[in-house]
Amino acid sequence: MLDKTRTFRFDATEQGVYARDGFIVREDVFSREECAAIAADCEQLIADLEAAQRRTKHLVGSYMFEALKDLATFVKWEPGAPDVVQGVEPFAHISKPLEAWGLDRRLVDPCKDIVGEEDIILFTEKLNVKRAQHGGPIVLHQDFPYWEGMTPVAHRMATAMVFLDDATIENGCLEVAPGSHTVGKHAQRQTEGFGALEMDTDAFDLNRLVPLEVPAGTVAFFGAFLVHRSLPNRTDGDRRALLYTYQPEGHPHTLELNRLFNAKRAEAG
Ligand SMILES: O=C(O)CCC(=O)C(=O)O
Repeated sequence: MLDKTRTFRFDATEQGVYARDGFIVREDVFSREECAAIAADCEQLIADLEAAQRRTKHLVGSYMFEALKDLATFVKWEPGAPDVVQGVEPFAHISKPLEAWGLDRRLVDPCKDIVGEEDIILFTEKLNVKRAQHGGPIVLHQDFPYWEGMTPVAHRMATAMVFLDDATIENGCLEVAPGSHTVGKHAQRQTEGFGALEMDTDAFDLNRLVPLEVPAGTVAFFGAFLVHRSLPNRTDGDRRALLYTYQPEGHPHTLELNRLFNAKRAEAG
């Protein structure tokens, strides 16, 4: 049971570590029982989306996207195994329980310190399921380039990544580059379209990456400039995680931004 008077804000030590490294890892934020309950909510959402009418799947950069316009969400599929779901974004509007977890103070309080505001709201939510033996990589990137064309507050975003399963090198845990958040945008791939938002792996020292091998129930908090990636899942178990991203109040959620984008495109014919 949550103590309603307790704060989950960063303490002074964490503030210092965050400024230096660009991320904070807290273990035991959620209990095993809570992780199992959240994972069940995730699996319900995935089952509902797998049962929906299939639309065309498009290879975009290193990913395969399917736009479910009627549900206002995107399902990502594994490019190397296109019948295996990779993830969903956004999802709070189609899963009440997962929306509720995103409002939990254990996630929201620390993100206030990253955003630098008392009043923060969700910007987007992503579920990554990295299925057993099939879950592929999430390529080296910073989040900022994906968001800078959508919103003027892209640089202030804070993400709380909730690990629902034990994360190991073998199952494709998150890898982060401490201190990589201090120099703005790193070199991106020289290519056309969405793939150009990914990082140029030849221009970045991959030895800077540190694997976050953490137990289920851990949360990693980071901002929009942290360099990160994850490798494929080579184990017989899933490596599932939820990423809730928060922004200052008063700015639209991706749902609204996507709606406006689609309306403009329809108007332009
Ligand atoms: O789930 C992961 O391992 C990586 C998450 C991430 O960085 C992303 O989905 O953009």
